[in-house]
Amino acid sequence: LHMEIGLRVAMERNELKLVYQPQRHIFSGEMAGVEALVRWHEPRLGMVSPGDFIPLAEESGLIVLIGEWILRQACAQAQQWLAAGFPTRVAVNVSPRQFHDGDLANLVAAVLQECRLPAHLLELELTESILMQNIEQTLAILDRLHAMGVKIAIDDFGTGYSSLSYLKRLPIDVLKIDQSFVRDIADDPDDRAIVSAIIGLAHSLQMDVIAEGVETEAQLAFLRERQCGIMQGYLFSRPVGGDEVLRLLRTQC
Ligand code: G
Ligand code: G
Ligand code: MN
Ligand code: NA
Repeated sequence: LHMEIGLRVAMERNELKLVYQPQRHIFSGEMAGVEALVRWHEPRLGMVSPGDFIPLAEESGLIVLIGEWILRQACAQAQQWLAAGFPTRVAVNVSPRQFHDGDLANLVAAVLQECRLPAHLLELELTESILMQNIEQTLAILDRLHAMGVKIAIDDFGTGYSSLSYLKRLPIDVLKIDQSFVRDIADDPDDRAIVSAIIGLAHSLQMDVIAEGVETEAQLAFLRERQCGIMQGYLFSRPVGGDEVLRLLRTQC
């Protein structure tokens, strides 16, 4: 309960901030986009992990408000990169309640307009469990977002229960391979088979595929061999501030 109250004031006191983890095209080496990740710097507790406070915010419903702040902040930042001459796609994580209880499509439309951000520079990361809940409503929301031009990614792909028929029915642009499968691809035959299968699935459904949690050259070599398009992980970059992203964009050209 203490943390829940703390979270409410955290927003007012500007204790939340976003960091951005760059994603890289494996073949060209260019930055493909970034994933926005929220951080909470609590004055007494120090850094509180989103792994701890997001589930709490989700339970209390506060996630709808926090999620709105995160979306607005990420889009405003992407507009700054764009204005600096670097159109860079920002991926925002969406939680189940934000998707099913909030009015996500209208919120996204309003925020894009407010920030004057072209829709294709926003990607929403949804988990399989979000997609499998209330499929008709999910389809309606995704169709609206997709019609606007917003990109849709499935986060932690392979860890949930999405059915392949839904994957075909829903307007999905990107599969993000969960880092638990990527971790041991250098030597675990099962993980190599799973990752290869996900890459193949994405290719045949004309989706982009992003490998998460890439930390070593050996993992990268395998992904390159299997034609995985994009990687994200400490090997390329940790999550960094918005200004640091701009610096990286400047040095790559
Ligand atoms: O950044 P980190 O690895 O500490 O994130 C831990 C967990 O918190 C991950 O599951 C991540 O998806 C989630 N998370 C981080 N930032 C956000 C956010 O802005 N919104 C939501 N809904 N989840 C987030
Ligand atoms: O659930 P989601 O995929 O949104 O969570 C992403 C989380 O993974 C972030 O909290 C981020 O800090 C973390 N992360 C990003 N790259 C790496 C990596 O290379 N290794 C590990 N162990 N974690 C990573
Ligand atoms: Mn994510
Ligand atoms: Na993930």
